[in-house]
Amino acid sequence: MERTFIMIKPDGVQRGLVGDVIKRFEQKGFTLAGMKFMSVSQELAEQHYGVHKERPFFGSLIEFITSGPVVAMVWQGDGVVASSRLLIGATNPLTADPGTIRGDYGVNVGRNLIHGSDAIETAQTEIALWFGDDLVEWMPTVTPWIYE
Ligand code: D4T
Repeated sequence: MERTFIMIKPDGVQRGLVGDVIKRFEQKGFTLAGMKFMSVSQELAEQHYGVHKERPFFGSLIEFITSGPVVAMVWQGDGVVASSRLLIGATNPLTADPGTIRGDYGVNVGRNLIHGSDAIETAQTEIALWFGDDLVEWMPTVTPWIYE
């Protein structure tokens, strides 16, 4: 089944939004396959955001992501990559729709609370980077009530 990498960034952790974010993914019907509360090393942050290396915000982004603990997660389910991006909302919280995580809780692009993989291949790369093979294989008993 499809999987995506989700990270609650340091601002989401500091603001006590971990429970709300997890609740939204659970209530949607997605299944948790991995989760860890962790500090992010400079090296991991630079690898994760390597695609933005030449962007002017790269330095402040790395400083932010390494500034406090994050919650790294893998969620799975049908269409979870694209659907998670909808739950999360636009990159800039000011223009993110109300009802999305960024739309409900954020005002600044440099404090946008949560990361979600932007494509299936990116998700695979990010899951390998953050979790390796350390994922839990399981099937919730409610699965037949979520999928026909
Ligand atoms: P992430 O990767 O964190 O899920 O965000 P998005 O996928 O929605 O957006 P992105 O890759 O374009 O940006 C990565 C990260 O950089 C921060 N950022 C972005 C920033 O601080 N200033 C900026 O001008 C932009 C465009 C926010 C998210």
